[in-house]
Amino acid sequence: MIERSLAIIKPDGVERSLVGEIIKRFENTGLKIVGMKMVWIDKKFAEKHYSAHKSKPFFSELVDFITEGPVVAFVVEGVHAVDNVRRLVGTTSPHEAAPGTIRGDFAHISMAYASKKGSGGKNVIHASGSKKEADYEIGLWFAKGELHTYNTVHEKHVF
Ligand code: FUP
Repeated sequence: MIERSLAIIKPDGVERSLVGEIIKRFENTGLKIVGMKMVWIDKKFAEKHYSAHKSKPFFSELVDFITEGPVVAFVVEGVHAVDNVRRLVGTTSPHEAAPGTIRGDFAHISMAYASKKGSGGKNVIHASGSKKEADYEIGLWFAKGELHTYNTVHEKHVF
């Protein structure tokens, strides 16, 4: 039941100085951060990350957006981490994301609007969509030695 999931604060989240605000929400739930880094990825790496979307009409906009500035990638660990992270993050399109979620609280645009502007959807954060996706993405973004095993002081209460 203990899983790991990957989250990435996208260039819009970093440039809007939302890093601390977002990380806090993960820490508040008791999910444990086991790896974290700031990287400015290139297009080749972005294409690997979004390889499942290669045939989509918005693929090039997606790649352009995620490479337009540095991102903060982090791996969290916890019970049902993949689903829990998706709940924290909210649905893909900010205009449908519920208030209280990261996308619902920090953005409001729709994918249709982003497309009209010729941009990838600026939805602040990425989160792995399934356990399989999480395994692939964690392996792509982090070397084994960059992921850590340690105890948090409140583990007694949240695990
Ligand atoms: P998510 O798993 O919530 O990130 O959503 P998807 O895997 O369905 O989509 C991947 C990314 O494509 C999302 F961040 C949003 C983006 N996207 C666009 O930029 N334009 C679109 O028309 C649809 C999706």
